[in-house]
Amino acid sequence: MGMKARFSLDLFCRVVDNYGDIGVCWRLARQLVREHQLAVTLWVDDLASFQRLCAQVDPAAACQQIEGVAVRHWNGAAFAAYVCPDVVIEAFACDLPEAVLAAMLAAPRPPLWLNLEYLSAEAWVEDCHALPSLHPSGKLRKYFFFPGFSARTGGLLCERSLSARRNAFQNDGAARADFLAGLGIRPAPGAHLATLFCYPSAPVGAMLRRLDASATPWHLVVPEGVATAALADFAPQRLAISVLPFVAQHEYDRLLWAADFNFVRGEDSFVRAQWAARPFVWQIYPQEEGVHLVKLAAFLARYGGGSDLVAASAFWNGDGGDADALGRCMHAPELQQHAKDWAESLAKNGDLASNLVEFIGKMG
Ligand code: TRH
Repeated sequence: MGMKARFSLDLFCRVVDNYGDIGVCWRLARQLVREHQLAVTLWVDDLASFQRLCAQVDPAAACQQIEGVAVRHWNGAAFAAYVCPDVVIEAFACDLPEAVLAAMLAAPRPPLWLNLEYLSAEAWVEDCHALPSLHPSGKLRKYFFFPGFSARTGGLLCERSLSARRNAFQNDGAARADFLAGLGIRPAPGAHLATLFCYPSAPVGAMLRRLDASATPWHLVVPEGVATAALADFAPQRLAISVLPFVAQHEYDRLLWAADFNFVRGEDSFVRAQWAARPFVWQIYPQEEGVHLVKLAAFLARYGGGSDLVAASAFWNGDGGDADALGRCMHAPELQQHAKDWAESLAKNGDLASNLVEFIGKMG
């Protein structure tokens, strides 16, 4: 970096399943280094999953430096001589290693301890954001930091230059065509582009049939390993389909920017689709007893977009709704404008990394 770090921060990430946990943590870690000059160590328990989002990761290295972030493999031995940083962030209640907690308790000046929560659009998030909870020892507090969709939450991850880079890309047809061609995607003239990132339960077959029958020609881009069975069962007449290897996070962004419509899932791709300022349908990570459907409804209530989007989202998430509504959403010009307006209004809440650094500054 060449510049003295403002303070040191360790971010702990356990990969539960999929890519969202490491996806969010990697994005946050890079941004804290690049935009806020912090000395960041990212502890990850699953370097192989991490490597899919970032090809530079060496899955066998205990310690490596990537884009200014010290990436360390989370294993017991590494914590024997743990030196406390100024700030510890536990991502998604991942449970800090015992030895780390012991070092924090023994430190003369314990680090500021935060839990980064999962994203939800529910109203209660505003009341819980930034609240502390006392550790049973009575010596440490842990603060809950909630991402969210309003100014009373921590906001969303968004790099400082994102909207300028996105606008430049979206206004430059040649850059878009070059980028797509680099991935082997050459949409036919006039074809609309969609990306598909979903869980295996999504009703992909019904969506493929609608796109295939659409008067507008469509080109669908699917990351390898997603919707494999549905694609194998489908013989398209008009619809073009490109299956791609998983691309790096920054390329995935551009893919979302390049598309007319995106299917996204989980947390990080869901947020990136919003910053893409293009219409999307979200498949939320399924939870026990339909808890996720409450979160889906809370998001749609904030987002708006109309009754077709509600029905399409219900359909895509296996909760009724209908496939025709999904087909209409994919062809609705008003949703294109809506997506732009939404991205612009979200940007007013500030970004999560800046909000986090501001909070740390206030507490420290
Ligand atoms: O992989 P996910 O389903 O992750 C989920 C959610 O985060 C969920 O909330 C969490 O509880 C669960 O994991 C354990 O979807 P998500 O959140 O979109 O993360 C995918 C990441 O992969 C995101 O950072 C974008 C990135 N990605 C690429 O970098 N390249 C690609 O080609 C694709 C398709 C995704």
